[in-house]
Amino acid sequence: MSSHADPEQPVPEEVPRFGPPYDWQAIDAAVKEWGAAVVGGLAGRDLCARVNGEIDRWLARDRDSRRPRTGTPVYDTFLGFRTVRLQRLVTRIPVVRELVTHEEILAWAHRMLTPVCRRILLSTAEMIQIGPQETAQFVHRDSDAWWPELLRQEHAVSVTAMVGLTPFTAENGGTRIALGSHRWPAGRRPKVGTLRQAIMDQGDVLLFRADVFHGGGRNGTPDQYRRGCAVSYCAGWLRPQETGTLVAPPDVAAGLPPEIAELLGYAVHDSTSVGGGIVGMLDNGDPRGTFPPERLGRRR
Ligand SMILES: O=C(O)CCC(=O)C(=O)O
Ligand SMILES: [Fe+2]
Repeated sequence: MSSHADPEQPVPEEVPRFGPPYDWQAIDAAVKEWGAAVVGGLAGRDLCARVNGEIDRWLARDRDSRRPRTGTPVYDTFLGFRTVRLQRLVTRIPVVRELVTHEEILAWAHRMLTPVCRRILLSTAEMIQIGPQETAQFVHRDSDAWWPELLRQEHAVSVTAMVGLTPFTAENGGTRIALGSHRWPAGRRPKVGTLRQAIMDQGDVLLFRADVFHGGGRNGTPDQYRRGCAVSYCAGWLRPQETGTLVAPPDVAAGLPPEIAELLGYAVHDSTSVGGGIVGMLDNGDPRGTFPPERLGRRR
């Protein structure tokens, strides 16, 4: 633990911010120290506009796939009643694959996670659109989705790239972060007034560790929608938040680019080289054994 674990240590006034040309060493160091950083222009407006176009078309057609329906009231509240969330993006919104395999985002996720694994998985790719008059989401650690406190250690087991598909402002619900909170002792909670908001333009990306306290902000506007795409990765031995092998069942996955299929779970996690074992198998072998041979090579 560095000196910043000291509760009295002042946190930066803003989420650390970087612009092009990207100094990835400095960005990695900021995420290590503070748990989060904004990388201006990383996804770019062009790609975000294309993602928005496909999402708009989907939402216009589909009125059912977007509301919280976990069956657990506290979790539905967490997901938000004025917030539209859309999952299964890799198959529903194909252009999102360009975010999921974005060279610099994916390389960052690898650098963050490979100290604790040999392969990474997509944990979820989710569109989160915070609507007018939504209340602030309660501040949480994404890693608590698996089991509170169990997964906190020096290296994160999951990280997220929150892509700004619209601007993120103080008024429309920009993500709030408790900088440095991934290094806090168990039981410490953020104090009122200490959260810092990620202010972003369309195309900027907020990178953060799953073990830093954060939450969607309050949208106090009468008419603005704050739309982001949360692309989360996790260690390849950890159960992803979204079930990738159902997002793309074998007959669909067989036609996907191999890198995407692997990120969805169609590859074993082999830690035998470090004295571990193998998980993610089928019939004690490669899960791609489920791919129908006639579909192999037909890319969608
Ligand atoms: O929408 C946001 O800004 C954050 C959402 C979030 O943290 C979550 O749903 O886990
Ligand atoms: Fe979260």
